[in-house]
Amino acid sequence: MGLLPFSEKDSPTNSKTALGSEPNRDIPVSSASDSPTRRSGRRSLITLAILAGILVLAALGCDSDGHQSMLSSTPWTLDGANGPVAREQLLLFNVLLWTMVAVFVLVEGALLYAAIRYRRKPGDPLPPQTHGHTPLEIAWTVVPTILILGLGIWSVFVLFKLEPGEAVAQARELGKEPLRVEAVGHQWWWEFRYEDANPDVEGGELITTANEMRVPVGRPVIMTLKSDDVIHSFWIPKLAGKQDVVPTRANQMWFQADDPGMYYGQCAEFCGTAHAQMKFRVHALSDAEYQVWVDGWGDPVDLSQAENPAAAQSGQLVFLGDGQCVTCHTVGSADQVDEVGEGVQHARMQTFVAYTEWLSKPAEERLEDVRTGNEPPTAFAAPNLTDLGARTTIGAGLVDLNRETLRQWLRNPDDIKPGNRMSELAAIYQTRRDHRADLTEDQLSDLVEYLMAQK
Ligand code: HEC
Ligand SMILES: [Cu+2]
Repeated sequence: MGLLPFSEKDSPTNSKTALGSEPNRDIPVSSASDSPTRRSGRRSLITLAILAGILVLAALGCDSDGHQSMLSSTPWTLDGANGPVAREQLLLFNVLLWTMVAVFVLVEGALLYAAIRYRRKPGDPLPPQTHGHTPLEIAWTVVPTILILGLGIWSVFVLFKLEPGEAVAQARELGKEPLRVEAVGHQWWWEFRYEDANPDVEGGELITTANEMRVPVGRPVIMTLKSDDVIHSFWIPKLAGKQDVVPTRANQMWFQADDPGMYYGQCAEFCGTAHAQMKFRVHALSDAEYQVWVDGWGDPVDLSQAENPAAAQSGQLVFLGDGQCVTCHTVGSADQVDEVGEGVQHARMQTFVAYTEWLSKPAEERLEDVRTGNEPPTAFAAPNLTDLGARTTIGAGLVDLNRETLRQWLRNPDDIKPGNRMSELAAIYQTRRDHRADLTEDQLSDLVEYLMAQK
């Protein structure tokens, strides 16, 4: 007794507000069925049940088998990860998680056990007071220190392995060069640039495509991440953790797919209206298949060999003429980059910025600009459509690509992807009240044939 500073006896506020005062006040004397305690007990049971229900519902929403999850179906294995980067990250995640779960269960368990087993009952005398317990205090200082230092140092080592230098080292060990791809985030789609799509051969080939990137299996891929507008985040859950895509910066990361197949990607940073619909796909191909794609990319398409040659040929005219598609989209070649590393898409983005500024001018001034032919040009960053026919999706990974969905997209992109920049900015969607394309159904069919032939 009297060892703790606030023992009952020494407490300066004894018998008024201190811990031990009026110990029996809240303890009910009678246990009649409607006592306040019973009622509040029932209420907290209901609250608990509701909370448990919410937890169960939330847990049902998690699908560890899902293609947008980095977790495995069995919590402690690494099946959810493909390639060295994802495996390294998932292993670290698993060990951190389960260590923390163990610590939580032990500490909270001990706390609950002590609180329940040794709780004060009415009429109990004050228990013996102790001060300090050296072995215990050493234990609960040393154990967490070892845990935190161990996990912390390991995390730092994993971080080093995520550096692109490690990708170069691992590729060279296999007698290869890593593949380097630049991803540019745009509101709300992804541009992929391969400055050198054939890294083992001299004199690289430039490929620019959108929303679907193709990579060879078993080869490290170093990504350089850029943005022309706002912050995006590049994430392929099964292949590597997230990395921010920040305007004016060039962040780097790498991944490697060990198994051929399709991997889902997603922008993981809120970046505006259609943020949740800014998906992409990674096709991991065998070396031979990848080579076929690279070699064939951008080869002139012979429209007389298309499934419907006449329609495809008129479609090309709509693309270049009435549709004004060519002001924003490139077909048949890569989007070039100048010496300072700023390319066609960047130039188009600058146009967009200038145009947005122009829109903020008073209406009379804009009218005057239009009258005198001084309105700014209206070409904006847009997906390269050179290999569209070989892709599997449109709308940045949103819907499967087929003649039906493509026609729907061209008739009114908003039907598929509300808020997209194509219907917001392309002239053909600005003239009708219902925001549909100012093109005939035949023109739309022709466009579909022309675009499906691009592969
Ligand atoms: C003002 C610029 C602009 C014009 C003009 C324009 N587009 Fe687009 N287009 C875009 C943008 C931006 C996107 C990306 C939209 C998104 O996914 O958010 C896009 C997306 C597309 C896509 C889907 C590509 C993919 O990989 O998801 C197709 C196909 C397409 N446009 C075809 C056309 C055709 C055909 C025309 C002419 C009738 C046209 N576009 C006119 C800007 C434009
Ligand atoms: Cu984004």
